[in-house]
Amino acid sequence: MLKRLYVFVTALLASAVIVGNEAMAEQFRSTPWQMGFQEPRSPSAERIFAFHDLLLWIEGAIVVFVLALMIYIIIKFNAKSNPVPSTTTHNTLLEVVWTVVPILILVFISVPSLKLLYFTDRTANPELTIKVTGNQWYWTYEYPDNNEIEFDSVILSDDELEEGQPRMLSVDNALVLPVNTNIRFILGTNDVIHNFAMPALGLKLDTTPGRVNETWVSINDEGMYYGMCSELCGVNHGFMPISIEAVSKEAFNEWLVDAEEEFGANDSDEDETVKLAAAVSQ
Ligand SMILES: [Cu+2]
Repeated sequence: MLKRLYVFVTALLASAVIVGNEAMAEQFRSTPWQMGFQEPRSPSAERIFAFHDLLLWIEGAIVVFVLALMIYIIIKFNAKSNPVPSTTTHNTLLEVVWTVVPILILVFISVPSLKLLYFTDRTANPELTIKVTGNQWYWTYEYPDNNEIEFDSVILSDDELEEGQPRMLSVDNALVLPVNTNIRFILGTNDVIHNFAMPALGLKLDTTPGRVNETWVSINDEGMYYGMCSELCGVNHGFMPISIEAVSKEAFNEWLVDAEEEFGANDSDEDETVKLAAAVSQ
């Protein structure tokens, strides 16, 4: 009996692995009961998460220090153990110390903080430019340097989901990007403030009406990345997820050929439209 169960479970696991390998790429998203961040998958994310860990150590040390001081005071200076309180109100040295030490801590933090801010701000050598536009309530992606590819990315309803696609995170057209490439993002919006956020890549930037924001990413690993709009943008705010499919450079170039056909600007079509419009107006 036990042996049969073992064979069954092994077969089940093996089939799951095979299906997993064939049917879908690795998925990068938050998981139930996850503690902490997702694994960082871009140079920016690696640095952001490392900086977060450094801050956590500094904060932890401050919390422990203040807590220890308070416990000491409670024990040493309560009414029972210290019936006659001191009437001291000022101590110049102490006041200078508790002003200067926090300033020094902030100055110490500001150095890696500013370095990180400039690192994530923009890339000097973009190899690919992507224009992201937020809409109520979906995303539009454009590849301005690749025959002006442009398509909308809309959430899949529950009955449209294929096996393995996470609910509420999957879209009809994912943003396809090559790995290990410096990709410049230009972010804008057609209506209200949205936020383009992809946790595993350390991306999170508002799309603001009337202005253009810029950031960049280089993706370390191939796979499907899942994020979502992270700015309250209206009634369907929770239904505009972001899917990025990161593929090898070769696969990306292959995809570009098809995508330029399907989503690219078609000059001959435009000419037809212009001619037609001219004919109609006559
Ligand atoms: Cu939004």
